[in-house]
Amino acid sequence: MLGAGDCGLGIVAQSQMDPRMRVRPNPTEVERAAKLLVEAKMPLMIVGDEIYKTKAADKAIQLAEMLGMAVTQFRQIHANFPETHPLWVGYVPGGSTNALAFPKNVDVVINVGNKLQHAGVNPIVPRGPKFIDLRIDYNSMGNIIATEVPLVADVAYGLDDLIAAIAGLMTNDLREKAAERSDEIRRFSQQARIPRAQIVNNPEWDNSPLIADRLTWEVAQFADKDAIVIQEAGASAMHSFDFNPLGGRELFFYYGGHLGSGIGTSAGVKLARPKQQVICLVGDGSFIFGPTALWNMARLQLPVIVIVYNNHAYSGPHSRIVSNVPGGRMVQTGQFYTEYLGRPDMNMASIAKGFGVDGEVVDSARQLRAALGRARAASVEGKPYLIDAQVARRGVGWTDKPWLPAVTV
Ligand SMILES: Cc1ncc(C[n+]2csc(CCOP(=O)(O)OP(=O)(O)O)c2C)c(N)n1
Ligand SMILES: [Mg+2]
Repeated sequence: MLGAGDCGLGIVAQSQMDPRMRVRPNPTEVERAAKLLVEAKMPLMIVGDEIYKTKAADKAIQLAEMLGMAVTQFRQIHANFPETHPLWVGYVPGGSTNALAFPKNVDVVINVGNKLQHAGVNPIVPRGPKFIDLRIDYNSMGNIIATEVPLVADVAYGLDDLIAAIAGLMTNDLREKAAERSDEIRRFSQQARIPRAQIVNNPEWDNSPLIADRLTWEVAQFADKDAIVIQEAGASAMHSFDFNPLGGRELFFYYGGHLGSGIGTSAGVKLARPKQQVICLVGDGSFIFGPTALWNMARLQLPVIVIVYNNHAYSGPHSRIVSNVPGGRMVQTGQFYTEYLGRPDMNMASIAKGFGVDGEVVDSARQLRAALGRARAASVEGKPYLIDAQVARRGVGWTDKPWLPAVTV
């Protein structure tokens, strides 16, 4: 039996639980990578979470700017490159870099610290372009993507060495080519921003219930310049936050896709970063998978602002079912008995109150703005706040009176 004197409690420094590896890449491989990059006609950089962990975003920017290189990111937890940078061409929208609208004629790809976790049969970096893989996670290298240059390294050190090697190879001619490429990429990224800015002209902009894009936009207008956004808001597109790892807004995306993580993650992030505003964006379906940490927020006085995108549905799975089985019985009969969560309705503000967290239901942009004001006031008092925002359902095959099988007990 243990006695009272046999136990101790200690706090271990974070640096000892998440140590930097401080591995430098092989210099011969660095030279090969540098040569490939300076000779490339259209190089592309994929960024990833090892940049966030090593705080190396400034070095990634430097490398991209030296070469006039387009930058993208495959699915990760964090946003590892400033989204407003002219060389940023957006996130990979499909399972491979081929899905990018621009650039199309890529001949060299460099990965800097992205896990590149495959969820389909096609390699994320297709066969064809030469591939340089810079990361510490050597286990994931060279097993799916054909790899020309493996650079096993702490990415901050790897970027330092690569930048130095490229600086030694740059000529006036190469600098001129890099500048021309930068202009071409900038033209694309500027064009791509135009439709994004027109989002406010959507004819449904002022609708009640809100369209998800309006809700996201309003929260983005409201968020602090260095807010941390926890994103578990299902099918809603993330936009308008302009994430920036260099002291701007930060993202924690639910990378694993396991629902119910958002509220707990937010509580943990707020404990770790008490000085930054923490906003949790969560779908109604996701929220009910794991609201428990609301209680911890109430108990520990963690001023997190939770926004529930309440479309009264598992909208994503519903649309996938209908599109994967368009001739199925539900479509044939018009009787959709899955994915509707609105009958009986769930009031997320009432659920929050049950955990000791104040909140309210909003239906319109006007109500939302007032509610965000109250959320900010709650934060000032050190209290969490939840907004249950009524959001329109998207996609086909919805009916507000979905069919339920007759069950009597
Ligand atoms: C633990 C777990 N169970 C089930 C799923 C499958 N799943 C993926 S999305 C989803 C519905 C999410 O609903 P909501 O958060 O309301 O977002 P919406 O699709 O309505 O935008 C479900 C059930 C999952 N990802 N994780
Ligand atoms: Mg939903």
